[in-house]
Amino acid sequence: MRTKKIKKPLTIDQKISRRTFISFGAFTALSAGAFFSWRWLYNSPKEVGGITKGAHAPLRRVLNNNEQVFRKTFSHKNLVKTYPRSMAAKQVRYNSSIGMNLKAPFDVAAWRLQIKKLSGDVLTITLDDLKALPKTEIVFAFKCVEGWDQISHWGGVKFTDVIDHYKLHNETELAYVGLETPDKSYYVGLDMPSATHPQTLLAYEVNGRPLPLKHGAPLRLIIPVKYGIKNLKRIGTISFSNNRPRDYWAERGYDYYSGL
Ligand SMILES: Nc1nc2c(c(=O)[nH]1)N[C@H]1C(S)=C(S)[C@@H](COP(=O)(O)O)O[C@H]1N2
Ligand SMILES: [Mo]
Repeated sequence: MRTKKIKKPLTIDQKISRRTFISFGAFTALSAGAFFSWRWLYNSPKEVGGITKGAHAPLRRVLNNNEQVFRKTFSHKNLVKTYPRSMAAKQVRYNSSIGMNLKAPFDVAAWRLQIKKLSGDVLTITLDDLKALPKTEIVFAFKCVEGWDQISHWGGVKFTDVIDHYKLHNETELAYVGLETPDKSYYVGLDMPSATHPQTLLAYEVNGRPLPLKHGAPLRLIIPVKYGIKNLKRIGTISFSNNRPRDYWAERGYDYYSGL
């Protein structure tokens, strides 16, 4: 007599070993996937030109694509949120001092701002020249990429007022602005729309008082549409270009755009 074959239900042990087998297979497949993705990235072409040369191109591509998205929505009509002065910190946070040796004396009176024009001429501007222009104040939440933010109160001259006063309109037709400390060891590059945003200041005051050295005396950049890294302290020179100017933190892997 022929018996019909009945499928025996799996015992608990069999079930466990089957699951272990599946898990192991999945683990191996995922590991291989991770390894090959990593190897693809590791062997991927590197950027050749520009200030981020040497960085893996696919990684920079993500940042550059993000920048394109941000730039499409960027408008001079979109203002960063501002606060009443009473909310501004009395003890303003200090972050870092690359390009401004705080142990060495610094002669603020001898300081001059140099603006490099397209003609090759260099404007040499004193702090009093800048103070003679309309003063603008802003209270906003300053944000550092290291994870802190603080509402602070700054005063100075709008970058666009400097542009108008010194007739730098040919210069602002270009794509970028570069700023450097007098010793050239800290430097940032800014896209022109952000530099000419109405809240961008060349600041000489904090909390209504002249800037202390550690906050960038006599003149620093305050650019609320960017993270702290772009807010260069102790400005020495300003220049204009169509190529991305060198940028201290972008050279070290941070996003060139660093917008908020
Ligand atoms: N010259 C110079 N400017 C600089 C820096 C710096 O190290 N050197 N640090 C930047 C960073 S990372 C931040 S968060 C802000 C901090 O400004 P604060 O020290 O006045 O808070 O300055 C920016 N500007
Ligand atoms: Mo920062």
